[in-house]
Amino acid sequence: MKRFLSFLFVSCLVVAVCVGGVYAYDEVDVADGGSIMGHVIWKGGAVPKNDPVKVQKNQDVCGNEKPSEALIVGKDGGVKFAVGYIEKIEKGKKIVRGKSTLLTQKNCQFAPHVFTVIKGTDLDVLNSDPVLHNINTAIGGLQLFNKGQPNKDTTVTVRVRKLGQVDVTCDSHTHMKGYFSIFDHPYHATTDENGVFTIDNIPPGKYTVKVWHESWKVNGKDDDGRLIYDKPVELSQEVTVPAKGTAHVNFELK
Ligand SMILES: [Cu+2]
Repeated sequence: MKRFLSFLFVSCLVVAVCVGGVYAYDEVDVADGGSIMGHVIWKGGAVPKNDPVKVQKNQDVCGNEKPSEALIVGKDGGVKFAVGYIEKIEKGKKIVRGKSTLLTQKNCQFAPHVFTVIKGTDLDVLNSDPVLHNINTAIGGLQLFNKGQPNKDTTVTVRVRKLGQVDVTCDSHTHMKGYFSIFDHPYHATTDENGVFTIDNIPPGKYTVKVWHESWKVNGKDDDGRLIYDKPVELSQEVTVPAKGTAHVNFELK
């Protein structure tokens, strides 16, 4: 029994280290902090046009279809709604606590379509529509939380307690889709309409910068009529952040 218990203890330790990683983020005063300016650029030739997504319910409020948000390429090829982040940064600027992130359900779409949050902070989900929405969230198919929102202009607040890449759906409307990434540090951002993300006040040094994009390739539909996309695109680069300077880094989607 004793041997079994010690085996159990060691197993749990191994699992904790492998799954959780050995690092934890340390909040410090950053001296001579530098920045990363990332540019996510479409390099896949003619930009594929995704069909609008059909609305299957509440068309009087939502309309009959919504433009696809899966691949938004601006002028000069910048890709909106990609997430840029530093991987496994061990220490850096302090996390701003007590500040929540707003996710709206407006005109039957999640807005913003893609965003980032910090573990332990709050997400305020607002329904601005006169129809029932719900926010159903999952990391790798495992449900994170699921909240119904029957009433217009009401907000549900949820504390984000896990790390990972989250899929957001509404059970009521199969066309609604959103994403957010949860980090345990403050070094992440979503690209704007020019495909640019900026991360600042980073301790000078070498880092791995990653970019996540949801993917634009539709592989079919599930039984409820929801579009099934290819697996997300993930890109990675080594970057050296100079003291008080900016490291520029380009990521190409194709
Ligand atoms: Cu909905």
